Amino acid sequence: MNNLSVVIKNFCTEGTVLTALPYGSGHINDTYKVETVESDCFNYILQRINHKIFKNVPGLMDNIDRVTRHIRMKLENTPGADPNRQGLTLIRTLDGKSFLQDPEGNFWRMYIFIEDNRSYDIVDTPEKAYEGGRMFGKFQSMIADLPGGPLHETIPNFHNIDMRLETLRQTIAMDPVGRASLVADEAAFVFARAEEMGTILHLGQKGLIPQRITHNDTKFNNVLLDNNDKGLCVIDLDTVMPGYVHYDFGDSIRTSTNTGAEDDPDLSKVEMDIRLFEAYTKGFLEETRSTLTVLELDNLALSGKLLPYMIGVRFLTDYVDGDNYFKIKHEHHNLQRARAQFKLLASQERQFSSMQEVVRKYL
Ligand code: ADP
Ligand code: GN1
Ligand code: MG
Repeated sequence: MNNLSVVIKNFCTEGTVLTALPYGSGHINDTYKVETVESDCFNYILQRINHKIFKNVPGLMDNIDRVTRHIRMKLENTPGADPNRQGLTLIRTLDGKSFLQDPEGNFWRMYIFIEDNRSYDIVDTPEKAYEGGRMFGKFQSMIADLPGGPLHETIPNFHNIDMRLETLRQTIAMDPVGRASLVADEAAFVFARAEEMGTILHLGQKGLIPQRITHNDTKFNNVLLDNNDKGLCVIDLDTVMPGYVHYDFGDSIRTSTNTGAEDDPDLSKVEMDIRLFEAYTKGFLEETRSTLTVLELDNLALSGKLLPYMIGVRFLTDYVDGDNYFKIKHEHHNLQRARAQFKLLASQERQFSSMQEVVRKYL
């Protein structure tokens, strides 16, 4: 708390700080909830940004500053909207910046804490899935007209599946920690699907589907719902940058339709629930359908498979590499995560024609 309180003193907070405790279940940043004594003062979210992963933090924070201001402007012009709850609000440092760099080289940022929210790692009802779809769809349409030129690419080639596969290949070949022999089955599963999973990237590279501003990390716990489980606010804006609509739709499908956990050790629990797929798709398309091209829509169901595949590839790569990227809770956590993603994909493969029918139903 001592170091944290020094950090906190550099931000323009109101009220007396009571506690600053680790918060949330993100895999990348260090997040703390800062509570203040006074009931009429905000609480805050303080984050140490992972600068090993995000190499250009000033660029990343410039993106977030632009995006949050743009959304705030839209909310301020929407009757009945609450900009402090429906959008993220950055707290400036004493010298007016959107982030702080401390003497050790760590980067910190602060947001208003959005009270009375619910965030879900597993989605258990179509109503919640629908709300998530609506929220991420709306997020995309709200930032579509962001002025001021392209956003910084905060992680280059983030969703480039060809590059992700090449990294997996190289990591297995180098086998830095002697785990390659443990992943032969998973690697065979991955490489057997490489061609199909390149479809969306290759359409994009040929200019056949448009680049949009996308969130790129639309994991379901990156949307906050309110106490009535109605959509409240899209959070975790570190990867908002140019991308294809499929990356946002697909990552939400990965996380909102799985009947098990992202890292479920019991693979019998991991299945795609087509009712959740339908509800998410309905919500997402209500907000985006009129702006999407035929080719984008034709490949939406495929993107539902692409993201479990891609994130599974990244978990597997990190496992073979010795766990340098994702936070882990135990020795084989990344392998367990990869297996759960591939089990989800296998379940989707069995239901793929139903997924395609659902997308057609909401066109
Ligand atoms: P990570 O990139 O590590 O996932 P997030 O930005 O998603 O970091 O934050 C981690 C968790 O903190 C979220 O899942 C959410 O529960 C919580 N959180 C983040 N920002 C806010 C906020 N402004 N208000 C309330 N909770 C928040
Ligand atoms: C990370 O930051 P978080 O926990 O929301 C990761 C995503 C993965 C996800 C898997 C910047 O998301 O790409 O899909 O873990 N974020 C980054 O749970 O790599
Ligand atoms: Mg997150």
